[in-house]
Amino acid sequence: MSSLQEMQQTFARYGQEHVFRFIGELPENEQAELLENCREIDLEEINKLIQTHLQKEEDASLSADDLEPAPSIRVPENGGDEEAWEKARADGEALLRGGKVACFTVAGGQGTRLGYDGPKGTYPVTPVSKKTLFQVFAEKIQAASQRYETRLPWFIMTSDLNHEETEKFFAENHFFGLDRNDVFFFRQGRMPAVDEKGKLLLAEKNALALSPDGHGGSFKALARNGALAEMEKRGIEILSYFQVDNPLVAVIDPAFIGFHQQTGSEMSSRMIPKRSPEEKVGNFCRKDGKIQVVEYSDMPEELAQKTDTGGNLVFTAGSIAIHLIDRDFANRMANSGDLPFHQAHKKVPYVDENGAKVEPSEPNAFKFEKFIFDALPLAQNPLILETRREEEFSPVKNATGVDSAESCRRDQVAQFLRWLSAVGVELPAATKEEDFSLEISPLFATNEREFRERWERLDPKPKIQNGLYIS
Ligand code: UD2
Repeated sequence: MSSLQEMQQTFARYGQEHVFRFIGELPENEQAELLENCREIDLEEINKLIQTHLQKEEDASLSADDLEPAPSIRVPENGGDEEAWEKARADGEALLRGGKVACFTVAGGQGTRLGYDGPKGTYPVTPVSKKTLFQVFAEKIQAASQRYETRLPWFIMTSDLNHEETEKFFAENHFFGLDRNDVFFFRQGRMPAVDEKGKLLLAEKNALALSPDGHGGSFKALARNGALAEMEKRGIEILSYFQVDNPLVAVIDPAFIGFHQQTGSEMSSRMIPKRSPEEKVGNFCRKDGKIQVVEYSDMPEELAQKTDTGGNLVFTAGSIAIHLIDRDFANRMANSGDLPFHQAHKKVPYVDENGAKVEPSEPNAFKFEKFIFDALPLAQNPLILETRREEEFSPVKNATGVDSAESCRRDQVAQFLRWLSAVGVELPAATKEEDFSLEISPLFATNEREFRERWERLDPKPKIQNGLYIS
């Protein structure tokens, strides 16, 4: 373990000795804290990032000529083969019954756009009972384990920003009825922020400015924290990956799992046709024969807008951050596959050379994050499977407007109204999701198919009225 002096020398070699500027005025315990922070970071890696990212204007590798749209399997409503979907569903169900699948949620982000103080999973989202995101996922997991008579372990990646609070929230809520031995929390890694000259920033005199290293850091975090070993012990082969912000997600989808297995895919993804060229979702593309996601912010404008002779968008396949990942592939990625870093220009509070705290009003620093979908080009036979937006995607990202709590509430009510219509229930005249509230608990049904089964057996049936909660 390096002493303070050795650490100072190492940092000096990389031109980062200023982080020890205040060491002389720190009590011993704070010196130790700074040293601990310094041990966490890989100076060689940071140095490379500074060389390659900060000194280069923009990503020259993304030339419009190289990219073509990625192929995908369509839903039956869009021309997909109904029989193939049924076969995939049966295969997926068999894997689920055999206990081969676990859920994996990435919940380490900051949720800055929502302006909500607390782990995003603790945000209330459902229309009537105001369940939180975590409760919705927990109940969907519980419903699936009952349906497939299996244990469905749930791995939740947190970050230093919300780890304790997340664990406390689950404990206070008795794990929402799940067996606490089947829920695992682990922290993702951190990366330091650098200023525009590539100098590491201090958040405090005794602390580097560190932030979560992106969901792409999850492969290494899964390995480092023993999650992959736990999965192996339990015979888990596939991880069902989803983000913390989307209560519509099918946390487990047998058809998706079946297709994934049939095609020998190591990493599969759900896609929806984009609403518009500007929609803030990644784009499934193919380059040199390899599938990749080009994030909305990196997509060349001319490609995003490109249409075919019929006026349809060419790059229409949007990534909604739902994946299946083979445990073996996650292991390989953790040990060898180094995903690239993406840089983001952000406002990062820091301590200046005089020891004063500065709250910047403009972006002043670069943060570095890895993205999980950058593993796709490294996977064997990656599969892209369409899903229906209205059934599976309505994230809560913003305080108002698009992808907000209100748009998500409306989408949930619209979904429940659709399920009711599908079983022939007559809805009150002029029922619209805008001015009507209704909720169906995941413990009753998590999709239209399940709803139909349960509804047929339900006796007496409830009267459909505003504020109805079916559980
Ligand atoms: C993400 C996708 C975008 C699209 C969209 C769908 C990225 C870069 N883009 O956009 O293509 O699929 O979702 O909703 O992912 N997280 C961590 N640790 C981190 C950073 C994020 O766990 O260090 C989690 C975060 O808690 C959340 C998820 O990753 O569950 C997505 O993060 P985001 O909100 O930053 O992603 P967004 O909306 O820009």
